Amino acid sequence: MPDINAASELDAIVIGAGFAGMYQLICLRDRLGLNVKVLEAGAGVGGTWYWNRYPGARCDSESHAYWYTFSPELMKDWEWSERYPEQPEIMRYLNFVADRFDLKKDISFNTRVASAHYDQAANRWRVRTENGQSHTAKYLITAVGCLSTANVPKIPGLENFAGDWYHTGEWPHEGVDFTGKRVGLIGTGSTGIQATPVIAAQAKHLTVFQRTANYSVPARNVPLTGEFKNYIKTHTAEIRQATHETPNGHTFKIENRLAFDVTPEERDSIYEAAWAKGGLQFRAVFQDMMVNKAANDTAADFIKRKIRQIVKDPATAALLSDIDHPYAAKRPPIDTGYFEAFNRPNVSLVDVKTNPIQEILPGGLRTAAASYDLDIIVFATGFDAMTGPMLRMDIQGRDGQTLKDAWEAGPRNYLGLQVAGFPNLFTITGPGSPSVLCNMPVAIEQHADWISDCIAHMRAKGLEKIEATTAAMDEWVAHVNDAANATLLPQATHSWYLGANVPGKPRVFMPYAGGMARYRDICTNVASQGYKGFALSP
Ligand code: N01
Repeated sequence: MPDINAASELDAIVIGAGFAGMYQLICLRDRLGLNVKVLEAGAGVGGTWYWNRYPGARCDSESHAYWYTFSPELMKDWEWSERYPEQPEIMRYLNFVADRFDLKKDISFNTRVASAHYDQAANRWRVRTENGQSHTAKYLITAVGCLSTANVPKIPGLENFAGDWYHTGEWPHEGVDFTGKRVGLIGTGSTGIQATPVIAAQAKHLTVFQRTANYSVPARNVPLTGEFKNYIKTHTAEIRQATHETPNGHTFKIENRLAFDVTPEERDSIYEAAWAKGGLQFRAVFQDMMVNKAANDTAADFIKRKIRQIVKDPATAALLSDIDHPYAAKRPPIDTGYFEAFNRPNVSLVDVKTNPIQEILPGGLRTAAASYDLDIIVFATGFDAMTGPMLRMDIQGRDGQTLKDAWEAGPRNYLGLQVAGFPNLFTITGPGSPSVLCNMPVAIEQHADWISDCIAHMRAKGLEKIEATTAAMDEWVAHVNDAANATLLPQATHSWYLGANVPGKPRVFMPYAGGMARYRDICTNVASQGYKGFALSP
């Protein structure tokens, strides 16, 4: 049996074995016949889902849209059990796919990439891993995910904490027993909002430390009926088509009506129906919700009212509903009993905006106003998103230029796919692409297909090298900024979309907000015009 860890000369190296890396391997190895190796830091496939095993971890996309759609047979042979798949079920799915396509034999697990340097003379990428492997390949494809570098805030005293602490994105595989424990949870993004009710049900006491209050809409998770499962199996093409046509890669459509086309009473009943239905499509009920602040205010006010109705303690309700940004300008969470959890006698909310956390103590933590005794601290504090996973590797392109330098003032690339000065390096769901503003598997399949078509084109034409031009990159960066500024998204000034959650990170709106369907067309047109904006050479 060949040694998967031996130094090797390959056609392509893929970094990461989550949704993206697995599908890229299928495209390049099975469709193009390339010699490919995937390097993966985890001990198994799964990427984001391999690491994010925190209590309550469940996908916010509906299961029938959150999977690969490249193979109708695969869609027919897998059956989801619930409206939203839970983390263990997604892991089962990804392992099912990996086994079906025999992917694991080409994945080197427990292998974190340390550096990737472009050798100009040889037109090869030389990749070194932390466990001492070295590989060389013509093409390097990063499939490192957008949310895979945990952000643990640097709070003084953490090293002295006598209890246990965890970041949700690096959760222990054996789980955490909260029974009888006083737990502090920091962070009220999608993760904290999912974890709160589950931890509350087990812990002796849960204190949620909230810096920025957040909207959330009920998920309304349910088991899938036999009828719906059958619908999925008999409508695979329609489901795939729907995810390709919507701006965000989900199957639900954004309504054509405007918020002020209807009376206030009609608007309220539209919101009530969307609240009762649950899920991310709450933001799809009016076409102008993400572009017109007054329209957005109607949704924001509705949700704030709901929070005040659900949460019985008026002071807690006031803190939870004191939200300072437009609805969905930060990634909108959906929940199962989040606001209701604050009605439990063992859950309390602490405002750390007015009184920031100052220090972790051996027995808990302290803000300017009070101290809290804790046995366990859970950091649901998010990620150094999008650029973090790329920049923690030492990537060097032409003339020894580092990606860190190239992105010093924020990420710059062309189509979110290539950076000028880094030939033959492709970045799946990189900044500058719809990525996190889209249902991820849809964005991933589009990128992996485009990259593999591009490599097939190069091979057919005898081309060895592709590199984004600086002019195309500059134009794309300007377009990405214009697309964001046409929406309300940049108004959430503390969002991770802007890098604002990581101290010192440049404030640049990173994902492409022009919509997935439009982006797909742009990429297709670029390819059909002979890869316009890229320099290709023999
Ligand atoms: O992280 P976040 P997340 N002191 O960055 C707070 C995806 N996801 O892990 O807003 C106190 O959104 C921070 O406060 P503020 C999804 O795309 C998907 O929740 O910076 N608080 C915020 O409240 C999501 O958007 C799913 O003021 C501090 C929280 O921590 C993305 O992952 C499920 C702090 C971080 O929120 C990230 O979500 C979950 C400090 N020093 C997540 N530092 C599914 O679809 C940070 N915070 C399943």
